[in-house]
Amino acid sequence: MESTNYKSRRIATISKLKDGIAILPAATHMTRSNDTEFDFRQNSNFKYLTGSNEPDSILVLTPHGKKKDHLFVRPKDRMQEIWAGRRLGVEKSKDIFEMDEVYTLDQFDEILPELMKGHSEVFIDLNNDSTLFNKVKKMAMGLDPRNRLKMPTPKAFRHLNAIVEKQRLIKDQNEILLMKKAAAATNKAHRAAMAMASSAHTEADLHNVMNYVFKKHGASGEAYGSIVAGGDNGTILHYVENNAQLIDGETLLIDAGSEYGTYASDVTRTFPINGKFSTIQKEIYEVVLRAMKASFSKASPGNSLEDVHMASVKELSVGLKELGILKQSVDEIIEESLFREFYPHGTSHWIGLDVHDQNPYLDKNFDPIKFQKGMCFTIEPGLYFQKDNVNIPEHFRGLAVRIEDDILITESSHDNLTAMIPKEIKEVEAACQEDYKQFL
Ligand SMILES: [Mn+2]
Repeated sequence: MESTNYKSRRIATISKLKDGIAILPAATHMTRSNDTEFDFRQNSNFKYLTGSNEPDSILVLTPHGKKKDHLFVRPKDRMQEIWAGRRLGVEKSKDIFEMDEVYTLDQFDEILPELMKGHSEVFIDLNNDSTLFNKVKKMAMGLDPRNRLKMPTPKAFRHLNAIVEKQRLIKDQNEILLMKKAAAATNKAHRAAMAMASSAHTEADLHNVMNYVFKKHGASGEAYGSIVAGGDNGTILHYVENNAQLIDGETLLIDAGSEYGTYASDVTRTFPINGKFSTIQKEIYEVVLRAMKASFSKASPGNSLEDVHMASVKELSVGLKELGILKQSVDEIIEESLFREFYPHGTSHWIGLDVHDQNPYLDKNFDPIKFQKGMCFTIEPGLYFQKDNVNIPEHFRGLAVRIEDDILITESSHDNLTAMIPKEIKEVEAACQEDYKQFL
């Protein structure tokens, strides 16, 4: 396996900039409270184009310059490094990241105006980092207010993200390898939770064990705020408390995935806390599993996320009628969106550096993007029956099932990156009987 060629990614970005200069800052440490900080997480686009994990750097790409990629980094500083951690500095950064030029951050104000000359636009993140944006805007506008320079200077600002996010849609071999490693750690963690549920006391017990298992297998932690939801907490789509008592006879819905090398996995499993599905839990589970398999059958080149979604919608609608929850015809359930009461979310999202990877969903004609080899997304159908819904039979109330896997489109079909995590009823029940100590 060759190592990732970040330089060629930057060259690909530069080829899309035409007359624009691109400015992309790294993430910075975020204050949690007073003088404590959240864990550092690199900006995904910055990571994608540089491979660097250092905070506060700035990448500049200049298609019209002799030197095309430039990186501004924190200077070497002995005291700062003793207190807050090592820095690469200019020399090492130039070497490691294969930049045409590397400067220290304090040179930014002086050098950026020079780099802007000859470029008529600035590509930057227009949503975020307004401090940098405002600074860059001032620099650009102050550069040549009377049009005396005999060359273009930036007069327009465009959204850089749209370019990089399109690049990120197709994953290369190195990215796929990292996503497989994320999936492997996630597999162990879900198995640990299944094995431990009957002897654990609270959702938090399992949440903590999963985070431990993620890290044990090389992941940096969870890729997003895990949902560990017992019983009707599973009907809260973004349940975050994760601290309720586990109750014998209820199911547990766990939506949790590890982040490995800045790449996400995103997996949901629903299983019985005592290790054995009840009849009604099984009936709902089987409908959701059937929907998932129908969606799998659409996961191949030429189809789209819309096809994947409609396959799940159809099976869930058939299931809602079979279960006696909706009385209308399946066509009516779909056309009138009656399923939405029990399936209020979409079936898929792109996944990669971000769990909801920032990739386009529609093409130039506003049609859904057609699958190509290397695209990655989730499939996550579910059914949710609110506890206070008096319009449905009582034995459904408070039940929730979601099942979610991560899919990679291949030459002619797909790979399910998280297929090894139990989801058939028999496999899930068997996994619940395992000894959890093997995962610790
Ligand atoms: Mn998801």
